[in-house]
Amino acid sequence: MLEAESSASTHDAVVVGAGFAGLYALQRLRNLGLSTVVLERGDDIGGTWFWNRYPGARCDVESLQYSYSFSDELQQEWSWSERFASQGEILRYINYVADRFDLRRDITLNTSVVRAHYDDASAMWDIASADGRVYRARYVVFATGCLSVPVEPEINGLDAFQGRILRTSTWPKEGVDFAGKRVAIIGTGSSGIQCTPVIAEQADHLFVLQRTPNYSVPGRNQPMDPDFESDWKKNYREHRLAALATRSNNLFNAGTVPGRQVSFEEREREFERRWQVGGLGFVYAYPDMTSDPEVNKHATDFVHRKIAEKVKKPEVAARLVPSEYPIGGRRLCVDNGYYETFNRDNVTLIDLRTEPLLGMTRDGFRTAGGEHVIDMLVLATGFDAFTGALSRIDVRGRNGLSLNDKWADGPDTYLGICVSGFPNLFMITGPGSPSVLSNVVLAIEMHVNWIADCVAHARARQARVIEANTDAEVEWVDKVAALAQGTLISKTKSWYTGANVAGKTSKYFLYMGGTPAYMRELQQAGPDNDCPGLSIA
Ligand code: N01
Repeated sequence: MLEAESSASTHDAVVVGAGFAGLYALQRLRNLGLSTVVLERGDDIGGTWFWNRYPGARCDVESLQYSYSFSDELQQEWSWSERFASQGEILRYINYVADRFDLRRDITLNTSVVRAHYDDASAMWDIASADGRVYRARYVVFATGCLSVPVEPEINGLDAFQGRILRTSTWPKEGVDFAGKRVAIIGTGSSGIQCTPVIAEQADHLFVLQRTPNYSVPGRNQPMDPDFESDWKKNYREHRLAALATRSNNLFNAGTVPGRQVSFEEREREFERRWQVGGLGFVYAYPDMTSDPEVNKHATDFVHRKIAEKVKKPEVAARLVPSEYPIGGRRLCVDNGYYETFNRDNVTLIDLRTEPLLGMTRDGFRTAGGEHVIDMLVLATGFDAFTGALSRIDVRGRNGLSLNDKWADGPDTYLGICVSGFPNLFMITGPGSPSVLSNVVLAIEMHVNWIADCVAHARARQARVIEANTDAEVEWVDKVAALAQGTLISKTKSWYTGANVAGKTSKYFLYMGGTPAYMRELQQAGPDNDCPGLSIA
């Protein structure tokens, strides 16, 4: 038990995090009649969309799909202004949802959870914040996000740099004026690729420091077509059901005929068509895009050619072409004018593989090629994904077992939601679930609904404890690892496999069986079947 327990506020459930996941968890648990409090470290709600407010931040899932489905009234009354919503619009939407469902009264901001200890005797969790407040609750739900803890890169002399250091993951609310400034950006993942064109338009000069090139497809964002929106809204339920039937819970108009079965010319036409449509649908052209080497190579070559066409200087284009891995191994990026940015006179691409970064100096940065003076450094260097947030909280289950110890060899979970030895603890989009491989908002809803149904089931039996069985957990971990075996994702170094964080690697951060199979798993494991993988007592 925690020392300040006598002054603890007691609730049925504590939810950690007030992003998409935490808000919906509050809505569902409250509707079950549970007194619930959400603890949020930020000074406002929104999670990812609160923190990542860098210029150009935009969702790469279409806005009509990247939104809650739990309320048809909400779906009908909210209007998205663009095909792909900007960070600002998504944050407004999240705030609208919080007001509409009167969620704010149960959200406590500026509260960074540092400890969560399970008390065997009372079957309650004691949860403490950094400033010493303590909360007691039967259930703790971690809605802490898959990409919420930034990785601080190891760069020599970072402290010596006298200019301004900005991080895409914690961008200042008041914005940044780049006019007249010399700027460098480190990181060419989705975040870097999105903000590079916008910073380049404003800055005096922009250096893009690239270690590994990424594949990016054009977003072709556009204002929302009112006819498209109203048609979509007339059939929202059907669209949602159709999305659930796809692997990624997202309607990309995925091809069903294997690319291997069609001619090279036909594939070329289909790639071109999808390239013109824009967005992530490019990698869904054929079901064997990432599994058949010939089809994958064709798609990879296609994007290489596109980069070469867009970037006028062949030597710059050559540096932007990914050569270490094929398309689909890492998360595909979606851009708005990224490659074209390198045709600007005020942009310099520095390839860190041939010109290593030696470190920061007082006035800029030094590479093997020399020193460059800058006013600002932007870090778009990624996240400690999946386990980063939980590993920074002292979570202890039965008999004081530490979650970090339990996960020393990888994050064993049951369904990516529960952990044996940690009763009444739930994670939303936790490791071992499809999470970022699907439309995350809908993946969140799926988890919250399952958790709420299990809690209701336990309460109906007047049970105090819900806990994953060890056998069920072992079986799940094996299943997730087997599904990952041999996939391009598991063979490629990226944050998907933990390779971007020193000492971290795992084959089972992600369930790769696709949404329909995962939904079947949840159904079989849920209250309709008496929760066979859980002990409810
Ligand atoms: O992070 P990343 P991100 N020196 O890990 C580089 C989601 N997201 O924030 O590849 C030099 O992809 C690193 O280089 P390398 C989306 O799921 C979505 O951009 O390790 N470079 C890499 O280039 C996405 O996939 C949206 O060699 C260093 C970059 O930093 C995920 O978030 C928008 C370095 C990190 O790229 C993460 O994207 C934004 C060093 N020391 C994000 N350390 C949308 O919805 C790291 N790097 C559109």
